[in-house]
Amino acid sequence: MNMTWRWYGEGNDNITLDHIRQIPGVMGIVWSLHHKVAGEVWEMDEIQKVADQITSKGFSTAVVESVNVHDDIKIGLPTRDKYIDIYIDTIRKLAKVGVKVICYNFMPIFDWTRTELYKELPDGSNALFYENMAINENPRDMVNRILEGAGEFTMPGWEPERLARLDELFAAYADVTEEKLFENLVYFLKRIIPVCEEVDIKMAIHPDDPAWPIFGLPRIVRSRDTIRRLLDAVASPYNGLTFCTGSLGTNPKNDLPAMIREFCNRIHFAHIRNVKVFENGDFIEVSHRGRDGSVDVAEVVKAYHENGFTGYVRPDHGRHLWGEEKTCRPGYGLYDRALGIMYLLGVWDSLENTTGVK
Ligand code: DNO
Repeated sequence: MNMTWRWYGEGNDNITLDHIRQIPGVMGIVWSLHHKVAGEVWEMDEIQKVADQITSKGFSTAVVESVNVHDDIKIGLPTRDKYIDIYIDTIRKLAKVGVKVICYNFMPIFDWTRTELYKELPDGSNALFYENMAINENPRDMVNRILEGAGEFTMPGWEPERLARLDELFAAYADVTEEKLFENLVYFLKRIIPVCEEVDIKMAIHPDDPAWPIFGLPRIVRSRDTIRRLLDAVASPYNGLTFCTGSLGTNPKNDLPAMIREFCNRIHFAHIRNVKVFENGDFIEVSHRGRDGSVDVAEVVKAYHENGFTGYVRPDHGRHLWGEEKTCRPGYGLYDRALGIMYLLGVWDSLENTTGVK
């Protein structure tokens, strides 16, 4: 387990690299150029600057989350090749600063979706919440609610400039069925994977969050079968996964430990967190501890351990604790993610000790 922490960059995160150094076990920073919109060129000096900040504090720069994919690639427009060329240029540049894994997603229009950012939990903390009924409303209302809730923080995948064109975007996706979206993903992968093989960067697609289609938009990375199909379509190990237990865990039919055992050699990045799924399908994010939610996190860690997982891991979203909501990025506070790391490392260490397998 190579423990990492997602950091949004200097001046763009209330948490500093010096805070992160004090969390036991963190070896690498998961980073990005967060001011870039999908399809924009990443300049070498901008990349180098962030990489230098990270390495100067003794962290590795090996994981970038995300290099976002332009909608024209997902829709399959003729302009996609131009955007794929830019993506390839970014891959080549990132290789020069030691990047080994790029996390990305292929969700139309929205990245992860929630209907409330600060839903109170029984213990008085609050967390990201998803209510099915609220998704029947106009997407514009939901977007406004989320952007207002995020306050001064920009949210990756929720760029106000892009979402201002929401009607236009929905119209552009009108003919994009699941099948078409899948073909467009395979087209993209067939172009980029040879470059990834050459420069030794593994692509790690993030599953759809939540793990089902929303607002009538197709979503294609959400279950064992859809993942198997994607990995088979481009069989290179460089076409891999970010295995996110919080996203896939929104659907109780997904047997997460079994999926980890099946896909382990294609999982390059593990996002580990817990969600509590209610009977009506709504869900809320909870602490990393298995018994607090619907994801058996200890079993998840065990499945990685059994398979000799050496990839990158990060604690994923946490609750907002001790009054930190609105001072931190939604879902990305300091305290609950740090507690989450201690839980994950605690389970891992005890597995190493009891099995003798390091
Ligand atoms: C949520 C994150 C996602 C993830 C993207 C990957 O907090 O896990 O936003 O970064 O889907 O491109």
